[in-house]
Amino acid sequence: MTFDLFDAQDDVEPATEPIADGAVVLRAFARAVPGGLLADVTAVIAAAPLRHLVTPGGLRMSVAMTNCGALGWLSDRRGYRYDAVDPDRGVPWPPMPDSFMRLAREAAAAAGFAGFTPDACLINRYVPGTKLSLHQDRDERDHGAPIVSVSLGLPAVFLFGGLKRTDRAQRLSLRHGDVVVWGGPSRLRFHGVLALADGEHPLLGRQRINLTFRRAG
Ligand code: MD6
Ligand code: FE
Repeated sequence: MTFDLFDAQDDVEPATEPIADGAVVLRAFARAVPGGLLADVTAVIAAAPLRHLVTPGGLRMSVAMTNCGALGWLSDRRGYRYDAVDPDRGVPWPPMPDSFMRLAREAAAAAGFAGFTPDACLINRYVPGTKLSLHQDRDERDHGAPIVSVSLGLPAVFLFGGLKRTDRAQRLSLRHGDVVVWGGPSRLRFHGVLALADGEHPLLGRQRINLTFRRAG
């Protein structure tokens, strides 16, 4: 399977939309980065297959996940954490492809976070009906670095809340190639994804793939 990010929806213009202090949506940003991103996603997933992790409470997550980079995010009955080793395979996560690293660094810089060097990339796959409940990203050692989140495939409604779970959340539609960057005073905002609507994406079919880059260690 090969992909070309430039094939679809070429009507979308790059644009920067601030959504909160320290948080921005870079519309269509991933389309401007040349070379191999989707082929690299396919290769990482082939090396470290997607799987449905179990929460500490014992529920199987509907989002399928894998990782690349020095550290990978994990959930199991013991809790949430980062680990250098993929527990399903007993070996380190695949290295972060250059195309991923370049995209993450350029997006962070465009959002005002120059010098971002992620050591972890979580890959999430949603099929129609899959959702991600409101949560904070707080398992990283240092919250000084931002998070860069790349949306590919079917569009999704992203919930972007406040620092308390009960704060009112904005609803943002994220489409193929959109990148969300947040850090600074927004780093610990609650967020989630509504159940994915059915559809067929010209490049990715009936799914949404999200790449979330962090500085975890
Ligand atoms: C998703 N994203 O968009 C899930 N976390 O599929 C996240 O949980 C997320 O997009 C932190 C920062 C950006 C995100
Ligand atoms: Fe998150």
